Amino acid sequence: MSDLKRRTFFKLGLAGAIMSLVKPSNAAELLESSSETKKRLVQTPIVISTWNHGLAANAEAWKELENNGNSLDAVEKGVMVTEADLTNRSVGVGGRPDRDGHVTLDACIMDHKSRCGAVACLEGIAHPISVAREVMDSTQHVMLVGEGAREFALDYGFEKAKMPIKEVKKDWKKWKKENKEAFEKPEINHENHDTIGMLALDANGKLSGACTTSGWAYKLPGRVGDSPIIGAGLFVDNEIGAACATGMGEAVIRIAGSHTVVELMRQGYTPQQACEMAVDRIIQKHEDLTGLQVGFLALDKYGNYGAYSVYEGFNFALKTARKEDLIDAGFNRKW
Ligand code: SD4
Repeated sequence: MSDLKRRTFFKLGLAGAIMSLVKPSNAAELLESSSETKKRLVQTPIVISTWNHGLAANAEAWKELENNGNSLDAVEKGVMVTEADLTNRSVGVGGRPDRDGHVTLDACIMDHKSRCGAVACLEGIAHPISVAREVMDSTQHVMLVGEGAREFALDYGFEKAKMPIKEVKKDWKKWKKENKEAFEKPEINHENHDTIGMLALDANGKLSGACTTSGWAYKLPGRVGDSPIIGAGLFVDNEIGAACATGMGEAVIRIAGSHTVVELMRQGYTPQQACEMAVDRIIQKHEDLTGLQVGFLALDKYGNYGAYSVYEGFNFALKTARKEDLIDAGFNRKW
């Protein structure tokens, strides 16, 4: 038996043992490893999203999902809450700027028909996720960047926003003064972890996902992370499932992270196993893991979910008809 198969075998064995101890209400979620259960819907609708701010975002998404709304509207409206949150330093209007003081936003969205839209390096627009959706709905393209994305947003009448906001500008000026070396070569840091990725499955079995960020604080001008890249920061295949990523985008892009997670689910791995294997792959591909935090979130088409990160500390928000929760993801190592 290969190492991987042995591990999977032990996990399934353990899940079986736990199953006999749990109440039936918890059973559906724990049974996710069994291929028997995979054949039926475990729970719909369901929405999951990265980090603490996912709770408020999920609550907004839920307003769509509970009224038989579609998952695409749910994820767009959900992450818009985070984009508008002025206290969030990694998403939307309250985001931190690049090295030169420009806030450049990245976002993408994808639906159950594999339609997708994205914007990168977008400046001065409050809701990049809605611009990404407009690219998807109204053009033949998938991604618009920089000035072209901004002109497109203005043409379509999207709300402008002044960025960086006052507090953020003050922080940036202080950083610039104190970090002469980093000014040449910006470093990712622990505060850089608030991107929102959201995955939703609606009552009609349709999956969608959204991802939006201001990216790596004090990044080099022009830098684009994983978040707006379909297959890296987000991927949805309604036949299988959906995944999104948070953390150091360069590492996620190197393994086409979210696509990898979905393809692993296609091979039969559970969402949890798929996230763990994608994190493993990132670890294998990087000799120096210092500060390299990446977290994956996955949802399959039956409503089973999973999450895993390189370092301790990644959490995600979950909302179903029965549950509203903030859950600590598994991790490979401590900081
Ligand atoms: C990026 N992945 O731009 C984003 C940053 C992030 O949680 O996710 N932070 O690389």
